[in-house]
Amino acid sequence: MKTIGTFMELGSANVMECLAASGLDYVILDTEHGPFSPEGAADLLRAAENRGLTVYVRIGSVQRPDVLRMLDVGARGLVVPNIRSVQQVRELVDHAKFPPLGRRGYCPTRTSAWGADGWAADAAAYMEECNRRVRVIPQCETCEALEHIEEIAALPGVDAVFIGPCDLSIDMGIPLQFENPQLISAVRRVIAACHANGKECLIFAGNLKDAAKWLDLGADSIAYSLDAALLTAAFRKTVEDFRALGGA
Ligand code: 3PY
Ligand code: MG
Repeated sequence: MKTIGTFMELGSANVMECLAASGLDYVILDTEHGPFSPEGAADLLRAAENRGLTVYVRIGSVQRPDVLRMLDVGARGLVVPNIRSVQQVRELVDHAKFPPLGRRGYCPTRTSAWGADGWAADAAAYMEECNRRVRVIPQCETCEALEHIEEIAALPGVDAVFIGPCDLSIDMGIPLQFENPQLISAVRRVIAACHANGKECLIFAGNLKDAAKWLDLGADSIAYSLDAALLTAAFRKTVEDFRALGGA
């Protein structure tokens, strides 16, 4: 089934509950562009978990502390921007997955109910479960990542790839030209690399027209706009409709 998510920039537990009530498949908490600490993220994760909503976190870098902190507070996956080499993705997997895929640090944290859920009793089962539950999702949004996308998508421990068409088009010198044949062929290439390896390809869309185009090309999931942008657009439309009533 094709899935739909959105980015969270507003960072409120109430907003997280609204997003859960909307029926979205997932939310990506954006710590690349949004001002969220791990403590704040933990509270937002609680709100989402309460209503059965999956949360991925977009982290700022592949550095070990950035990777571990968001996994340890309970992120179900990491979306990682600005990838420029296969080596960076190897490093990411190394920090995010337990052996045999990587060398993630082992500690009772919020993810394992601070050890209450059998964390120490069966370490092998716990690590296997974490490796399966936590999705590692590098972004393809630079020319370097595109150049090596077949190798990146094939890496064990990479669960999916997320195309950032905004940054990718800017890096390709065709800023935000989402109809440009060069961008379309880049998107096709990433989707093909993912599917050749049995992995999902996610992509950002700012509107329904782009979402339909990416789905037609074979994308598996659309990260649709941002909470803040959709809220603003909904109220702007309401205000316009109100003014059109002629009363003001
Ligand atoms: C991009 O389009 O560059 C993204 O990262 C989507 O948020
Ligand atoms: Mg981007």
